[in-house]
Amino acid sequence: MLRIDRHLTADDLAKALRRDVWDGLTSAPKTLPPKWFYDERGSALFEEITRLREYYPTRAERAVLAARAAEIAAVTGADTLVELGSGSGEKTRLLLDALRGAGTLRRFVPVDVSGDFLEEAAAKVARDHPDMAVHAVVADFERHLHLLPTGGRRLVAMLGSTIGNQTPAQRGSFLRDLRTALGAGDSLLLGLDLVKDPGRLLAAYDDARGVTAEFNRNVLRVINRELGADFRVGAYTHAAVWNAEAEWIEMRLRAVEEQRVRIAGLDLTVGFARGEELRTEISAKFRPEAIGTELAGAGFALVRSWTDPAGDFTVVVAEP
Ligand code: AVJ
Repeated sequence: MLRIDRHLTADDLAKALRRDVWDGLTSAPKTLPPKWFYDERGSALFEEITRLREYYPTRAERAVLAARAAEIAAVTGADTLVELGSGSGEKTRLLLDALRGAGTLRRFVPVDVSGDFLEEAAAKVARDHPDMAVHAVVADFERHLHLLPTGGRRLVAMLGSTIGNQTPAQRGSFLRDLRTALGAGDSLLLGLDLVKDPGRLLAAYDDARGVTAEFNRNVLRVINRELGADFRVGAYTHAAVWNAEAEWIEMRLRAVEEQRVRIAGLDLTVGFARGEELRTEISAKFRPEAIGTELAGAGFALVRSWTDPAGDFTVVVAEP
């Protein structure tokens, strides 16, 4: 059984890209939100990142879920899995299998901004689980949480440390919005990357083969294609920086020489000084002892948490 709700059209996305690029490239320092990395090529590059020797988060989270999915099913008693930013099929399958094993699973709700990608993934899950309802939702989970399907006991999962792309203030308002959208019987599952040796963090975001660098530069390709811009993609080098105060990794693109960029679709020309940096992503890292407090500030109670043996990554269940 497959149903798709569309709360975002291709036109909405095009407008959001225009606004983000205008705002980000006319501000100082220049920034772009990370959500625009993920066209087909960017998504494939991210998949490649998850298999890199240096990029531990995916493997660490998968190990925790493989070991603990049955406990997650038991403590939540969920009949609906809502996945925000429907990601890798593999982690989804671990959770669905555990909920089916517990005998509670009835419905899967993948949520993503990209309709094409979502439709394909949802159809595949529906084929593999003929007895489960698949209710896909094309939406921006930073704006459309009130539109999530209701009913039953919902487990809302945001895996892969995706929430780390937001600043603490953005996380606070996101979590409060989510708290408002949930009720008794619902629960939240978060995967969070932990603070660790900066050397390992930097390697994870600046791999030897340069896959992350290509992923980073891909945002310029997206803007060239979608907004008729003329970024010389090869004129920007990748940089990963550990911000020790904020405890997040920043990814930046640095202009190797002075650049003048025409963005025809916005009727905008922007200049880059030699060495000027454009921030394309933050990836916040968490401290185990602070997670409960942050969740409590948004109205959630921490129920359980599990960490991989190396202490690199944690998965937590919280309740409204
Ligand atoms: C998908 C946002 C969790 O921050 O680690 C990987 C994206 N950026 N390498 C992360 C990413 C560079 C990833 N998230």
